[in-house]
Amino acid sequence: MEKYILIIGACGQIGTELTMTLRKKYGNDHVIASDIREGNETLMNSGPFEILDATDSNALEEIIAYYEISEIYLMAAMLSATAEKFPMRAWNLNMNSLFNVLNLGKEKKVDKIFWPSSIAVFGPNTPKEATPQNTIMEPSTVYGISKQSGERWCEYYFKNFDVDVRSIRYPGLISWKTMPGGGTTDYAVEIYHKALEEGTYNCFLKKDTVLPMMYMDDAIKATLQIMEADAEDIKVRSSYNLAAMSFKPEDIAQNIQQHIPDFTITYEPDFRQAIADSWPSSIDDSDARADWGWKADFDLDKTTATMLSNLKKNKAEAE
Ligand code: VAH
Repeated sequence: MEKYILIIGACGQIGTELTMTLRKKYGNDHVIASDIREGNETLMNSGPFEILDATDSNALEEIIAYYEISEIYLMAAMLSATAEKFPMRAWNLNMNSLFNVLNLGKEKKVDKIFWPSSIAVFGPNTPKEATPQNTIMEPSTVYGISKQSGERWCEYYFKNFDVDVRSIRYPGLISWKTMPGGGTTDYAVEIYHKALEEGTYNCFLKKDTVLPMMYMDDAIKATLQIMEADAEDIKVRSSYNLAAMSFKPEDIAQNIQQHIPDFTITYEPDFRQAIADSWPSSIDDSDARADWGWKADFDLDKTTATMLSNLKKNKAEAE
């Protein structure tokens, strides 16, 4: 049977690149993009798009039936910084969208589901270095609590209703094609834009705040890899730890200065510092490596070179 995929939250930081990658792999008309609002021109011109509120189960069921969807990637969520400002809206979006999708799996209306978790599931009492797959998880943010709860529900639906839902705990993600939306790790994207636009960046985290990070190409690769793995190889049905690199703002600033020597950075921590302080510095992703062959490609040097070269090219084309 032909595979038709629905991406919910297709216009977000991950969703945008995931949609284009899946369309390239499976064909534009086999990948239906959906979001609460329209996305960029490239995405909108590359295949079918539907306006969809991920918490509206009736609207979701209509789309599933109309396009004969067999797989769902649920990428819609309110991220850590914004969720602290709107806790109940964040809980409603992050949880009810997941229940809508998991119930479609329980009713056997879709065969396979991807749902993103995050290193935000870990909290202040979690071991900070090489955080294990299974460890203390006491998230202190609304976003982290919703992701920890979501992981529990994913495992529950797998064990009790045989729903093939797969999940990855993404670190902070860095990409040049779309701006991030309301996260604590957003500084690692903003800094490249500001370095080129203004030659300086005022960072909202302290210079020694080490966080796990990943270039978007690696995150997309991992997402396709876990979804294409044989079901029996997916031994973790809550969510897999995933890692690529860890760095602090000072590291990324020094890396940029290798390309833009006059670049300067200042530090003005805000409310997001407390969020970052509750998260691990590095992640042990040995289960993902062992179960479905995960391995990252991008380190900080390669990330900086890729970000700056593409942003420069983008700026030149826009002028
Ligand atoms: C955030 N980018 O900052 C997200 C991510 C690990 C952080 O989940 O909220």
